[in-house]
Amino acid sequence: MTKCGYVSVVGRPNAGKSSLLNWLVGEKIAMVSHKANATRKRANIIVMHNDDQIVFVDTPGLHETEKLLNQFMLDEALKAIGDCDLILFLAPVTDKLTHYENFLEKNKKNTKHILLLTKIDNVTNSEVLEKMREYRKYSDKFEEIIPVSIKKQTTPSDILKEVVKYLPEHPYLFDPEILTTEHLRDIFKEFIRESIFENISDEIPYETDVLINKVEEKKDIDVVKATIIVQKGSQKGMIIGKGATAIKRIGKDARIKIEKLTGRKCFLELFVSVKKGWTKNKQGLKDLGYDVTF
Ligand SMILES: Nc1nc2c(ncn2[C@@H]2O[C@H](COP(=O)(O)OP(=O)(O)O)[C@@H](O)[C@H]2O)c(=O)[nH]1
Ligand SMILES: [Mg+2]
Repeated sequence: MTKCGYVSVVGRPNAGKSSLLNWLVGEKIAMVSHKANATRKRANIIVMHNDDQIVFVDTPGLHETEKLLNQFMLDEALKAIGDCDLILFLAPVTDKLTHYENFLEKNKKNTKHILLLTKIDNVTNSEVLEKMREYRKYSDKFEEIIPVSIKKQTTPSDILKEVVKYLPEHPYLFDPEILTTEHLRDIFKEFIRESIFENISDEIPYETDVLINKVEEKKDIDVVKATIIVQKGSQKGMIIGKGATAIKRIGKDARIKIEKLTGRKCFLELFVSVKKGWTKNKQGLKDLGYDVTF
């Protein structure tokens, strides 16, 4: 009998959740940003380890918030915590223990979890050991604590073999050939959003989203048409930039990511449209795929 189950990947914004999942699956699927709160929805990323199947769930970061879009994001993370076989809690090694303590409070069902100390390439070995000692006072709460860096050392199988130990015996939930249940157009959307986070400063990326209007597979090229949605008229100019330099850069960066994933040429055409205050009301959010149910 094979093992198979859902593993939610949670932690504060910027803990390294999406990066870890791309690294574990060996393909860039989830968007990553040095800016916090880039990931907005749950996404399944499927990794095979020998004959076992792990369905990882990438989540938005756990954070306190007033804004409606962020409340949607937090709700997504809480749903993932409440509904899985195992949790990977990611704590950057330089963090205080408060984020972990907050998570323990939110893990109402006491779902088993592995604590991953991330970004250990940023500190010395003795600092890693010191942090592991600090967490020891919670050793009755977590199954294991594993230090990781996706930049050096650690191989994915070190983590995968620990994860499968805690999964139930179960037939595969998905075709073992697929890497994600996300539709290609949703991955493209995330790549464009990532490029906006990379190229546009300040708050604008947080009030921006992307609609994929059309994906057309032609013989030698994919044609993708997408609209960048902003919430104020003034933001439109910032996205386009002087002489359209900003939008050209966003388009080029996103196109390169799309081509790398598909292995095909892509023609990406971007438009910009204003949807006044879309992050601030439920209908505006719903229209962009963030269905607020609370
Ligand atoms: N130095 C270092 N940086 C990392 C590591 N993992 C992720 N990062 C960086 O941390 C930032 C946040 O990553 P991301 O995956 O978007 O975090 P998320 O918000 O938890 O999904 C990005 O700039 C990553 O490049 C790591 O192992 N070492
Ligand atoms: Mg993320």
